[in-house]
Parts: sequence; C-alpha cells; structure tokens
Amino acid sequence: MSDSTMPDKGSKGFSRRGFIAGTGSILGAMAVAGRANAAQMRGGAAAGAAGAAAGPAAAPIADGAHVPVLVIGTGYGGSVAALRLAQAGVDVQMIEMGMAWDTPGPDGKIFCNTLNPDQRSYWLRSRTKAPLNYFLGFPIDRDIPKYTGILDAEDFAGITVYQGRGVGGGSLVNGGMAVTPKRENFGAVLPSVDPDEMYSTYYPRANAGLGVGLIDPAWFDTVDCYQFARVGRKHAQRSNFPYVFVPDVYDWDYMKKEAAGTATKSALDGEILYGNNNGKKSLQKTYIAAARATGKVSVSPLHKVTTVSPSGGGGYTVVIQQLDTTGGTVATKSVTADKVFFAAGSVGTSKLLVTLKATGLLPNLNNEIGKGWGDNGNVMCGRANHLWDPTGKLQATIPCGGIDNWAAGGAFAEVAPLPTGIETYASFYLSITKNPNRAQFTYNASTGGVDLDWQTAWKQPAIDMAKTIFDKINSKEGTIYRTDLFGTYKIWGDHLTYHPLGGAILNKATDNYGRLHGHPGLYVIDGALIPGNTSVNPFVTITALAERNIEKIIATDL
Ligand code: FAE
Repeated sequence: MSDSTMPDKGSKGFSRRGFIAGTGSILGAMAVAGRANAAQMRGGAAAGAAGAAAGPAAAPIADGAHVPVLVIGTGYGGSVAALRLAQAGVDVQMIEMGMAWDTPGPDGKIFCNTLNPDQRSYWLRSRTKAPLNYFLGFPIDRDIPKYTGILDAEDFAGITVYQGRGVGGGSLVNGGMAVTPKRENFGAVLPSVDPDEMYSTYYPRANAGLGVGLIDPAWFDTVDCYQFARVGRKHAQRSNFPYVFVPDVYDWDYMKKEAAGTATKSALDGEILYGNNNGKKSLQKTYIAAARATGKVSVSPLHKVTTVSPSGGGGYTVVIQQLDTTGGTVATKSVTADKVFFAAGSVGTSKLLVTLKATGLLPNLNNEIGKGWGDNGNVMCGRANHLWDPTGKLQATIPCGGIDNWAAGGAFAEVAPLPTGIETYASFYLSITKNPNRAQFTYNASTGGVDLDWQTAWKQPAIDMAKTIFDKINSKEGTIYRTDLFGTYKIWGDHLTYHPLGGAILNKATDNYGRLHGHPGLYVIDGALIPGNTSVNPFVTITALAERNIEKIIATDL
C-alpha cells in the first residue's frame, strides 16, 4: 500500500460513514519496529553491541565441514542457544535460510517501508500478501519481484502463518511487544515447568538479554503519536476493562528523539512488518551481537537445512541448500555436527521433524512430533470511532498497551496502530485469545511437503472471546465494527496468525528440557516447544524457556 493509494480509493464517492468505517491500514495489524542501542546483557549474558547490526559477514559454512554444534535458525531460541553455548566455550555454527539484512539497498536503507513495499518485503512472493489486505473494501496488495524478502506469509489449508526470514528471525519483523505472562496463567502455558524458577531466574534473564523497557507514562499522556492508544485506553476503561501498559524492545529514548525531530524516524515513519531501520532492538543487536562478540559463533545466511540424519561416525549429517536471492539453490552442502539444535521456529522445526520421521531419516522420533500446534488465539478487528474521537494522523508503529479480559472472557487485546499518515477515526486490535483448538502437521508423501490440518472455522472461539471486549465497548460508545479491512463486509481477521506455537511440545515430543526422544544430541529450542498458547505475545516466553533449557543442557550434556 502506498500513501497515494489510500486517498485515491477513499475519494470514490464514499459516504463519510463509509469512509470512517473503511479507512484502515495494513499497518495496524503489524506489531512493530526499530534500531537499537546496546543491550547490556547482564544476569549471565554478555554485552550486546549498541546499535551495531549483525557485524561483518564471515564466510559461510563449507561443504564437508565438521562443527561441534549446529543451530538451525537464528530467531529467539537459536540466538539464546548460540550465545550461551559460546559463553560455555563451544564453537557454534548458525544456519539461516533468510538473508543477513546488514546491507543497505539502493535507497540507502536496509529495510523497506510498509507504505511502499518492494522486493525486500516478502519471502519469495511475486505479490505482497499484507495481513490487512483491504482498504475501504478494496484489495491493496501489489506485484513485487520474487526475492528472499523479510516476511514469509506461509499458506496452509486453513491459515496463513506470518514469520520473519533472516538473521534475527521473527525479531526482524515483529512489534517488539515483550510480555511476560501473568504468573497465575503460567500453569496453562508450560504445565511441566516450575514457575518459581521461571519467574525468579529465566524471565528476568530473558528480559535483560532482550533489552525490554516500558514507555514513559508521562510522555505517553502527551505525545501526538500515541493518541490512538489513549483513545483505546479511554474506551477500555469506560467499559470497565483494565488497560495495561505493555513493555517493548523499542528504544524508548530513541523514539522520544524521533518525536522531537532530532533522530531519523522509524517508528514515526511507518516502519513496521518489513523491518525497522532504527530504534528497535532486534536480536541482531542483542543476543546475536553478543554471541558474535565471543568469537565462537558463525552465521551462514541464505542457507536452508533440508535433512538431518545420524552419521556413521557418531553425531549427525546435516544437508544444507545454499540459496540465491531468487530462492534458487546455488550449492548443496553436507556437513557433520556433534549436536544439532532445531530453532527454525514452530513451523520450520515441525516441518523438518515431521519430514525426517516420515522419511525414515530420524526413525526413532516419537509420535508426538507434529502435534499440539496452536495460533495463540490470534484474531484481528477494527472499530469505527465517532468524529469526536480522532486517533491521530501520526501514529507510532510500536504498540504499547492492551486490554486485559483474559480471566473473564479469555482475551487480551493489543491496541494496535494504523499508521497511515491520515486521520482514520479507527481503532485497531490484535487479540490473543484462549482458543482451545490445536492442529497437527503431517508429511504428505504425494507432494513431499508438510500439511497442517487447521480449519478456518476453528477461529470461532477466538472471535467469541474477542467479542467479550469489543461488543461491550461498541455498545458503550455507540460505535460499530469496521467491515472493510479483511475483505468486503468482513469484520474479523481470522485467516492468519503472527504467533505460531507448538509442533514439538516440551515433555511430549522432547524431554522436559527440549532433548528429542530417540536421538541423543538433537534438541528443540524454539516456539515449537510451547503448547499452542502463551496468553500474551510469545517471544519473551520462548526466550526464557530457551534460557532455562540451555542452562540445563550445558550443565549435563556438554
Ligand atoms: P523464529 O523467530 O521464527 O526464528 C526461526 C528462524 O529459523 C527464522 O529466521 C527462519 O528463517 C529460520 N529457518 C526456518 N526454517 C529453516 C531451515 N530449514 N533452515 C535454516 N533456517 C530456517 O522462531 N511476538 C511477540 O512476543 N511480540 C510481538 O510484538 C510480536 N509481533 C509479531 C509481529 C509479526 C508481524 C510477526 C510475524 C510475529 C510477531 N511476534 C511477536 C511473534 C514472534 O516474532 C515469534 O513468536 C518468534 O519470532 C518465534 O521465535 P522462534 O525462535 O520460535
């Protein structure tokens, strides 16, 4: 979607009411963005390099190489594993199918803007697939060159799963909302894990390592770019829902400078979803920078793991395709590793494990592989406000608060921005709900791919839970749902998730620390371990669980 697209479509004879009900943006749905200052990674962590991106590119892994530890994927789980193993003196090779994202494009920027997506936006698509894909009821996707872009919109039969691709995984594309679940909800999040150790040690360690911080409430109360969130708070509170500030990994001091006009704008320039050129502390600037600084971690971007199997001499043989930026294979490499960590994300890890079991390469994996996948109950919607409730034409792309109705209604709704650059009178929300439905990945021998048996209708419980918040607010405010953001006369964004979880559940497919059953030396250390729901945004829990598990693995297995 471009700046010019929206006003053009809005001018085609729509009524004022229609305009208000229709003005939306692909942007609001996206959690968000930035550049980072250094995260001082205390509590057992190293110092992250301030503002530094991923560092100079090293040579990628060579065909025939042997490494002590190979980590598949460079998201949260993989980055924690790499840093802690390196600090314990182990050499680590990280394999990442996406790009390094350390080199500016022709426009001088590493990442493209959400308002003007180019080839950098999507993973191997010839047309964008924006999560909010309609404006005033019109489709807004556009053609782009096929390229190894940053956001993967991966289609399964009943759901599109959005994921980050590149060094840093989901941290490159997400909104940075860094939420620790309420302790009373933790038993349902990770039933086999001791909450005491998580809340005393591993959540604090994860928050420190990620550089999590909270918006200054006094600044929030006055600044133009959070008017949308103040309207969201007002409406929540008038309907007697608690509105809670939510921490984020955005550098809040940097955002103040953006607002003051003394720093290059990112959050205040609509950067969201396709990377953030400034204030966001992605993993490239925290865990991965610290891991590289040990001198013991190498990263091979544009390398995709295709198989892992026991090797004759002990350890595992890992086959890797080296990709070019059109997705073509330029080399196939075979390497060996003593130990392999699956950190390819819930979908990536599940797809690999299901395939390796079904094709007999890892025959001893148990029957829990592929099971227990959930969408974290994600569902989106918008509300059309009255003319006296403008949400502001300048909106920070970083969400900073939510409406908590988890205990009573099973929903936690992030008050999300719609940073279109024009006044929309719209409130937009991404709800996380207690949707109980779970799906399973299975290998499809006829296609050679992996299917997921999620059905779109399984979102209905999520919609019902979100309605416990928004029906009440609409009734109180005398407002209506928007019907134009996800199609024509369609209220709910129920076709997608940003938060895939599960597929190799802790203490089922693995032991209680992520060791895969049946094949010693293989581990899962990412969102695949988590049984489908975290009650809030997931990456802090993924990071904290990885911190817990790697500490045990280093103490006992290495
Ligand atoms: P992930 O970060 O996905 O990393 C996996 C990595 O493995 C990726 O870089 C892949 O490219 C790579 N990979 C996959 N397969 C292979 C292979 N075969 N060979 C080599 N590499 C491979 O996994 N969460 C929050 O808590 N707060 C938010 O505000 C938030 N906003 C979000 C907004 C968007 C638009 C999206 C898409 C997600 C958002 N999330 C948010 C979710 C969060 O980013 C996600 O839960 C974590 O990134 C998952 O971490 P993992 O370590 O499991």
